[in-house]
Amino acid sequence: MREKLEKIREQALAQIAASDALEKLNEVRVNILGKKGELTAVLKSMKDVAPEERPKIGQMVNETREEIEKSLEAAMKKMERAVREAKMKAEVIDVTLPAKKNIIGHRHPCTIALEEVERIFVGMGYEVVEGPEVEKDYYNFEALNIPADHPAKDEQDTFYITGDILLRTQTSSTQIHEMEKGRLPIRMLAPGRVFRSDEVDATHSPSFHQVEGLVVDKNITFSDLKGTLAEYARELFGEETKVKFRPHHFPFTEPSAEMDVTCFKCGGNGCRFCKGSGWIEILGCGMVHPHVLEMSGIDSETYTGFAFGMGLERIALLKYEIDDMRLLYENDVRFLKQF
Ligand code: 2NM
Repeated sequence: MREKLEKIREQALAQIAASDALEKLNEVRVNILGKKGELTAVLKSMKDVAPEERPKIGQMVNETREEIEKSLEAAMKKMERAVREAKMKAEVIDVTLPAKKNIIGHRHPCTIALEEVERIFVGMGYEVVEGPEVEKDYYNFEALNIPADHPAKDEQDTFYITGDILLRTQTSSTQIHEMEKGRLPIRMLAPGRVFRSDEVDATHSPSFHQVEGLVVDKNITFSDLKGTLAEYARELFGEETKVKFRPHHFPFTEPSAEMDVTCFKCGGNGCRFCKGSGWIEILGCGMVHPHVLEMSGIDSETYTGFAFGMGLERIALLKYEIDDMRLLYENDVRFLKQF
């Protein structure tokens, strides 16, 4: 028995020393210490040992088992460490290599322009309100003083969903909703997408964006309109910018005007950019028609208001000196990332 145990011990230690992989160590463990292993067999044959010898042999078996287990454990640790070290060496990262270029998104020039316009008006106490793109005929035309037989309805021919539901031609419909709520005073900006049955060219598209503004309060006059829009122009195009109002006609405002700004390229002397005139048209505006206020439930004897509207694409084209509106819709990153 003693010799047998000694032989198992020597063999095991030799096999462990010769193992060059974790699987081989495991094989040794199974073959010797496993259920059907050699040492386990010795333990099972204890019943054949003389009773007085049993404690002595039992102790020897345990000692052998412990020694083999320790040796296995040590060999395993050593091997794991070697594997980890080899892996670390193979996976060395050269931090001096140039980084991969990370291509990130970019705001659209119209978004940049809108955020600039919003920043200016929010700074003057305006609230930004968005409304639905699909509207009832009433909110798009009727409530804005454009009855069914009005010639302006032809000019703003749009896309109809049904006889009286359509895609809005202006964001003023959002302002009618706001006036109907009856919470006064109002100082609001209504940006958003609008639709018109137009052919595509360098300055037109059947779908574009507008920013409209509305102020309704007691004692609002044309001076408030002029002061507000002049300040807006100075913030958007520069401190030296001057403004000029030309009489115009809109069904929903009276009086109405179009506002021009001095050309920010030539300062008003006349250049190619402003086609020699020194002025650039940027928006339409006017005092809200009393009938428009009354239709939305506002007493036009107590309250007055002014409103204005501009094309967002036009602002972006001017600000970034882009000469064709179609470039804004093509989504070519080489174009978009310039702004
Ligand atoms: C413009 C020009 C002038 C306008 C009018 C209204 C409302 F709802 F108060 F009647 N909102 N926006 C308005 C006035 C829009 O766009 C060129």
